[in-house]
Amino acid sequence: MASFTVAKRTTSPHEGQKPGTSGLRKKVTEFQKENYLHNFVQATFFALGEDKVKGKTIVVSGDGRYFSREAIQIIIKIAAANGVRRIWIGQNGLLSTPAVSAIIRNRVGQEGEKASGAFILTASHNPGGPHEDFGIKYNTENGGPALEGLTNKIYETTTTINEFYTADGLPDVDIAQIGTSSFTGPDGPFDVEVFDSADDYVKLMKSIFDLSAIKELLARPDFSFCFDGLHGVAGAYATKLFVQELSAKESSLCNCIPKEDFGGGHPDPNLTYAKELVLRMGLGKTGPPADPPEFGAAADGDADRNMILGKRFFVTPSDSVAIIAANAVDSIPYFRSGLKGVARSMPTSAALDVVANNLKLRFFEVPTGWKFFGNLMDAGMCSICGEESFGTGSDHIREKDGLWAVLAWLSILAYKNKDVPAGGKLVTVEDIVRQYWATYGRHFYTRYDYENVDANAAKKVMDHLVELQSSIPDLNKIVSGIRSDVAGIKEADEFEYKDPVDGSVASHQGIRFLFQDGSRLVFRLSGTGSVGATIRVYIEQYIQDKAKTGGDAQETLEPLVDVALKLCKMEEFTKRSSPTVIT
Ligand code: VG1
Ligand code: CO
Repeated sequence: MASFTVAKRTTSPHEGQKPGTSGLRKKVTEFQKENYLHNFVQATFFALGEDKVKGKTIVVSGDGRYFSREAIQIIIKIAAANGVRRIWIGQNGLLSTPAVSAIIRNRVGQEGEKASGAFILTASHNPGGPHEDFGIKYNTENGGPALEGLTNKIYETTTTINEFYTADGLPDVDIAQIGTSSFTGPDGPFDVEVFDSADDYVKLMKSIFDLSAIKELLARPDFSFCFDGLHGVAGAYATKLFVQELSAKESSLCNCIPKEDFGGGHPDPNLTYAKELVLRMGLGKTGPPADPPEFGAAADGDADRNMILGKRFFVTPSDSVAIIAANAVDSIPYFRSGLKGVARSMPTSAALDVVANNLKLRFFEVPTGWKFFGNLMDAGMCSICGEESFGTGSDHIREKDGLWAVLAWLSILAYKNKDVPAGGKLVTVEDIVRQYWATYGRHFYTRYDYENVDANAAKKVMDHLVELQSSIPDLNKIVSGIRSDVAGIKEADEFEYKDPVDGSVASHQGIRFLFQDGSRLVFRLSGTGSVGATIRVYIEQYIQDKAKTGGDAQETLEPLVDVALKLCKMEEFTKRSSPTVIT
């Protein structure tokens, strides 16, 4: 058995290692700088403290993007030298973000051990490859992303770090082969265990959903299904779950072989980047296929996001979480005894609020980023939550979960069609959404992203908006000067959140303008980009009049969009006449 010694290496701090909305994301070339990754990993171990490191089991894996394989070997050696007892790795270093969360919470090793945390190697929906993005984040015992107390501590440590530990004599571990490699170090045994990427996750899904009901739905001659993995890690799960468990045709999967560079694309499940799926579902601008499938879905690079489509029909993520919440108790066995509460991120539309109000459920509005849902779920206050950014999930884990959302929608479809005989009129995705709008009203919603804007220009936009908030009457004069056909603003502020569980306060979480008629404009800077700044503009209008809920979103929202862009002087400050992406 190979043995290793612990070597102390000197290093010096790298700037800018502050984790953003979900971990540290930078260009691969940045991560390749001498000791860049080493510093961050060692800083995490320092910040965690020996109690949470020595003798512990830690998961290391990710979406398989370029640089993951090197990163895994580096982390194994630093972990061994810091006294970690065991590393768990998905085969080929592949584990989706939700699967990591599930493994931390549920997997029990051969000696009864459980994982105390994980390094997740992903930059999520950002592109991958030698000139694209890499990312790393740490998740803690509850399976969720580290909270700000810890990420701030990690960051502070990176600013002064001058040494790290690494295991000398420890060979690279073969992560392609399932099995355990054992070593000895000064603290005793050290193991690296490689296991199947999908087993734990598939087991969890089986315990949540009625897979036989979904299987029956997929077998209906009048139903058809397709899933696009966008070359991300979702592919490692899709074949097992959809083909092996649910007997979907293999041809219903596309881009389901994980690639280091995601085939050169953005692994981001939205109408802009999931081009192939959009076309297949009849939503493309050119040449719609004769008969698109009834249901289509996609996930992002690390499989925590999802997009749900019906035949020629797009479901907004804000509607999706509201519809799942409205139907969960009837359709999904896991929720049969009722929902403990629901939550959404601030910029997500208020569709979920209306459902919560109607079903008398506890409701929470948190800042952007999944970590804010964790405390609520740990305290038993929230069962289902979602973000407008194509993130949906529940308290089965502490991350958003792309494939869970797909199964949730298939469950709802199965339930709605359980009494529809073959040859009867299938209840479609579109029917479900339109029915929902008729019952609860519709929240028209769109988001404009301005990517890679000059950081100073972005700051000017934000400063200007905050300044405007100082007088509502003056603000309303400007707004009515831009458009006379929008309601007046009744309130404007910067969103601040006090966590009801631990009392911690997060301020400056987005600039809000709330209108008399329930419409909203929200502006915030992204915390996941790797270069420059990204400005996100969120635009929402609530319409209850049944005659109007079927309208076109961009058309309906045009006046508000106009107000939003002129109010923030987008073009003047950033020189951008149009957004990079509209979702
Ligand atoms: C974005 C989304 C946010 C999401 C985050 C991580 O953050 O807006 O809702 O939680 O990405 O998702 P930001 O700060 O760029 O707006 V993922 O799938 O990139 O881990
Ligand atoms: Co993601």
